[in-house]
Amino acid sequence: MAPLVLYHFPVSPPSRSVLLVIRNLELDVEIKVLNLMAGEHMQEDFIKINPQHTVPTIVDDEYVLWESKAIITYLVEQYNPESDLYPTDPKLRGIVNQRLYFDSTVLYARVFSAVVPVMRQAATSIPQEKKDAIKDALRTLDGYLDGQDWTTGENCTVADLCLLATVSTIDKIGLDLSEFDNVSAWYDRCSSLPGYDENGEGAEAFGGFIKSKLDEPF
Ligand SMILES: N[C@@H](CCC(=O)N[C@@H](CS)C(=O)NCC(=O)O)C(=O)O
Repeated sequence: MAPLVLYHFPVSPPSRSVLLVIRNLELDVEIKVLNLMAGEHMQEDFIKINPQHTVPTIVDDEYVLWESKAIITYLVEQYNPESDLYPTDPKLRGIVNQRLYFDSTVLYARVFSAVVPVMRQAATSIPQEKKDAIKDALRTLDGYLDGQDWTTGENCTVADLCLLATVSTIDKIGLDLSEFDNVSAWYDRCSSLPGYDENGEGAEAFGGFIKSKLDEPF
């Protein structure tokens, strides 16, 4: 059987979240880096695989999937369905799914909205309301972590891994996390997870790029 293939761009938070899950499941993977800055995701061969031309994309034998959260839940269900990373209890799973949607539609969405003008439209500052919106989402995340080590309870789940990819990005673009006590403690706790350093390198590259474009620190 062909190995699992991940089309990946290390600076991309959704792409890093999938790699974190792969590392935590200890799966063999062939990583194919597509440099989005150089337009490699628009090559004909990749568009044949994913007409939406986004990373992350996986090819598992002949099965193709994109959208990070869809990939992540597929990988656990396919390779380790009993793993605490995606609990089978419907109520616990519901909470994990809620946190995954929170990442996609609130926290990551707000980061994306803040940095896209810097990446694509040569903006040199991030408007205060966009910074405040990210902080507001971090406050919500801080609340999820009240009285528990992980965002969904006593075990690390795929929600933590997705949120780690986003929070490390926020950290590396220069937002001070220290006012969010629970988030800061959780972020430290995450440093023991497989793939933490690899994720951090991608976040650092992304953060460095954004910081280099800003007139003043975040
Ligand atoms: N919601 C998607 C977002 C994927 C996405 O937009 N990835 C970006 C990189 S962060 C990308 O591949 N952009 C290239 C393009 O849209 O052409 C996910 O979570 O996988």
